[in-house]
Amino acid sequence: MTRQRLTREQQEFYETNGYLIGMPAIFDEQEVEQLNAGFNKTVGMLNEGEVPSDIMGWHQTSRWQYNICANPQILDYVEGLLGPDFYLWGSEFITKAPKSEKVVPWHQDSYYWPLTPHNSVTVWLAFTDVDEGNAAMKVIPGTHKGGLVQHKIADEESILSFQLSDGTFREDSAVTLSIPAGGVSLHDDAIVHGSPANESDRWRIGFVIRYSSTDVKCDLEKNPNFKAYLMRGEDRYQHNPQGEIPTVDFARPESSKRIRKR
Ligand SMILES: O=C(O)CCC(=O)C(=O)O
Repeated sequence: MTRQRLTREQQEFYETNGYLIGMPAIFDEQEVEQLNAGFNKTVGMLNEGEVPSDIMGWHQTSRWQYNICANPQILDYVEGLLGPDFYLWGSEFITKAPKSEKVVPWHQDSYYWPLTPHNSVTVWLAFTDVDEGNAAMKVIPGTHKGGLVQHKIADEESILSFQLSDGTFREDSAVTLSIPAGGVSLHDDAIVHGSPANESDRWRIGFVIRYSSTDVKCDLEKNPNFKAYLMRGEDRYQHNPQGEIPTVDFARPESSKRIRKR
């Protein structure tokens, strides 16, 4: 595709609502096949007892994943929201097999992250078509402006550790982020979002990438493995340790179990 910048209208929509969809797919059908071949190869590297949603932060060891995170079109979109100076720091697969009962409970990302100030964008890259039928992510527009809300320990079927209590937001205004395979959505770190169980007979595979502007500092006592990879511009703050770009296409960190703090 020809590279595109976000329009002023798209930037304003994001600012008001805390998310953005509707951009043309970044990867075409053949590229999506290659993405899924890479995903399958990565899943083949999981240890016994690990599941695809344990693939977190492997952009630090896998050049294949790092290159996806550094895709120029993805970075153009992020630049349109965070400005010229920003870094990559997180990635994970959030997958749901057909008929999976796993849910991502309603939550705010920044409740989890020891990052200050709150100035981060998540790119949700669809490896499969995702829609209402196969548990696409939902957001509550505008909730990124309401500040952080207290979370409670999550229910057993949850992929995450914490969730919002009922009554802290209006679920009836939720918007489903349908995305074609190879496309992305963008969301703010404070927006309320989540996704239901996958009742369909289709896989639902998302690769989630986190970026922050260079003024954002991580509390390393809370996240000692945090590494910043400058993606655009310059890092005048030097707040965070810099990561080394991986050289091997498919390699994994020693341990990778998603920790559910209970
Ligand atoms: O994939 C999902 O359902 C949720 C993703 C999510 O929570 C996130 O990207 O922050």
